[in-house]
Amino acid sequence: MSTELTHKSGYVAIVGKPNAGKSTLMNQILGTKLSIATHKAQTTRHQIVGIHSEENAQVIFLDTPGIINPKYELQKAMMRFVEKAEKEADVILFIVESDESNIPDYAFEQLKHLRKPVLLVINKIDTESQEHVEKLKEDLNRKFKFSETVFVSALEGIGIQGLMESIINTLKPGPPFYPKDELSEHPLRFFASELIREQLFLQFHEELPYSATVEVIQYEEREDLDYINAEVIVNRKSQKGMIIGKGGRAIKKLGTESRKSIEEFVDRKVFLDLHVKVREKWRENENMVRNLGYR
Ligand SMILES: Nc1nc2c(ncn2[C@@H]2O[C@H](COP(=O)(O)OP(=O)(O)OP(=O)(O)O)[C@@H](O)[C@H]2O)c(=O)[nH]1
Ligand SMILES: [Mg+2]
Repeated sequence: MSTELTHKSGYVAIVGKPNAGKSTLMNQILGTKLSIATHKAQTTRHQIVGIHSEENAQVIFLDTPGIINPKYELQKAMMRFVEKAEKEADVILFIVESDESNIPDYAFEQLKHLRKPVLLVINKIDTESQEHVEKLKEDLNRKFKFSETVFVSALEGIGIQGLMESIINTLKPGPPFYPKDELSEHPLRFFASELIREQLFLQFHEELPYSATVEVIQYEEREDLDYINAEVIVNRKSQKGMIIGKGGRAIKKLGTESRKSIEEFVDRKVFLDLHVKVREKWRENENMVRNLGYR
């Protein structure tokens, strides 16, 4: 058989509760930090597309926000991303932490409605005994008919190759959808705003990172460097003050660390022009949520 006939391709949605390790898993598979990942829950807000290509297969991953019970407009928009990803996908990876004990029933209900192959991925096996994760596998397989169960540590890269084999086995024959050297369909400005948002999560406490968003006003690939003009948008004046900090120290650090991580991502010099703006209640306001790119 020629390789064209045996080439496989398809969309794989990565879903699960906040902090399960969805973004870390996708980054590990792609070998690059495409999706920001932090120790805080609800880091991912958009659907992040990552493309993994091999000679005979192309797998397009959809990293999604964690499944939650939505309260705000932003969270409702986040859940629509999860539903959309599940609908678009050919295969679903349902990822759980190895110490998970409380998966809400509505998550299983949602999976049942989809009638698609769902692989159970038990993550963070570096933190639990084998006995414990085997028991979790049994418990979860009683609740839903998973097509397979795979154990991984996304952080340490354990079990990733086996997972890829399972995924590719589940996919149907098909041509590649993207050029084989492409990693994502998002423009650079999107990654820039995400990397700044990651620094917000790392440098500010409590609700501040959750009530902020980042908009890249201008992204210019100049000859000598990438010029980026970006705005951090917050709900209240007091939050603006916190982001700027005493004598501008906080925003300076935010800018420097963001610039470094963008430089690492694009692998060239970056000039980052960073400002803060107040837009009252952007998070609760559905129009604003849409304007900022959430549907
Ligand atoms: N020990 C250990 N930690 C992990 C593993 N995978 C992910 N983590 C950590 O778990 C935390 C959450 O990881 P993320 O990848 O951001 O999780 P997520 O599911 O994308 O989270 P949201 O986007 O907030 O829904 C981070 O601190 C990761 O470093 C793993 O295999 N082992
Ligand atoms: Mg994530």
